[in-house]
Amino acid sequence: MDLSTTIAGIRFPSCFMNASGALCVTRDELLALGRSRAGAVVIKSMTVAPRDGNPTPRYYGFPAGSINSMGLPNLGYKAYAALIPELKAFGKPVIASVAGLCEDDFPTIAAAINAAKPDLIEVNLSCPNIPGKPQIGYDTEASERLLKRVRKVITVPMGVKLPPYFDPAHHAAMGAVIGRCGVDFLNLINSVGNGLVVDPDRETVVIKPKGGFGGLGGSIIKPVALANVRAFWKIFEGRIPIIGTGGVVNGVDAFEHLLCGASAVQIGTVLVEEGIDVFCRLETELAAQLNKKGYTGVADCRGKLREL
Ligand code: RRO
Repeated sequence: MDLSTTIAGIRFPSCFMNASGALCVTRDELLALGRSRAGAVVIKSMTVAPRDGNPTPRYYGFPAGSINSMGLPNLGYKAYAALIPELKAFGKPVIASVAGLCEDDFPTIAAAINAAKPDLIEVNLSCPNIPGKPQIGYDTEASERLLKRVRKVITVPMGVKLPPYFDPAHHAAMGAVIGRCGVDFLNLINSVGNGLVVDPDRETVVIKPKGGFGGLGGSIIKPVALANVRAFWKIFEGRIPIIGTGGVVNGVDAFEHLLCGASAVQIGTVLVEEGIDVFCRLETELAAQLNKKGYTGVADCRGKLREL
């Protein structure tokens, strides 16, 4: 079964990879991803300066998903730029994820990390967890301004990691922005921002930052992720490749993302909960599902979802 895929002209040996943030902050974690079955090494979203992130506890897993308010803990772009040659030596694509604490940070980081030649760059417009900083992806004008600035300095394929949208008007508005900014791929979706998980026994929130509010991931967000993959697949009629992220915990979940139009899938919560061997399980499960359905590979079933 052919589980390889191609995004913006870059070949991935497997369609499964980590979502930025999941086990990809430190050098050791990134090297472990390099050695694993993951189809790419996706680096944690980076800021100008290294950051410790928000106070702990800042991640909580529960049966149906997770909530996090990590607050962009990362080594800073200079450390990741220096690591990229070592990561590329594993022979699979390296995706750098650019974030920032203000608009001007993005082009600064994008230019420097682009010079280190990752295979692709993802621009994160959707971190929900910096106290006092709204998600850029919910502001179409700020998103367009920022994407036009980073596009000028990025020479490798450039993608955008978007927050979930919940109304077709918002899909259309962001679709129009994406169409004007030279975006090569989309990553849909980031966590569902500012959820609240309650522990009824302790009568408390479960994470410390922001009074317990945080980004939701895992099974509970799958229908939201699938809807966003499908909506943008339709808007661009399949012309902009999509990485589907959100709610993939087994091979059938991945199959659903592919049917909706994803070319690859990323995993966050299940990677954190199960560890790096999860890639092997997911490959086996997706191969079985594709085989059962008579598909020859990932490319074959992309976008094939039927409407009633
Ligand atoms: O670090 C985080 O708190 C974080 C980021 Br940058 C993001 O994009 N998505 C998320 O769920 N957490």
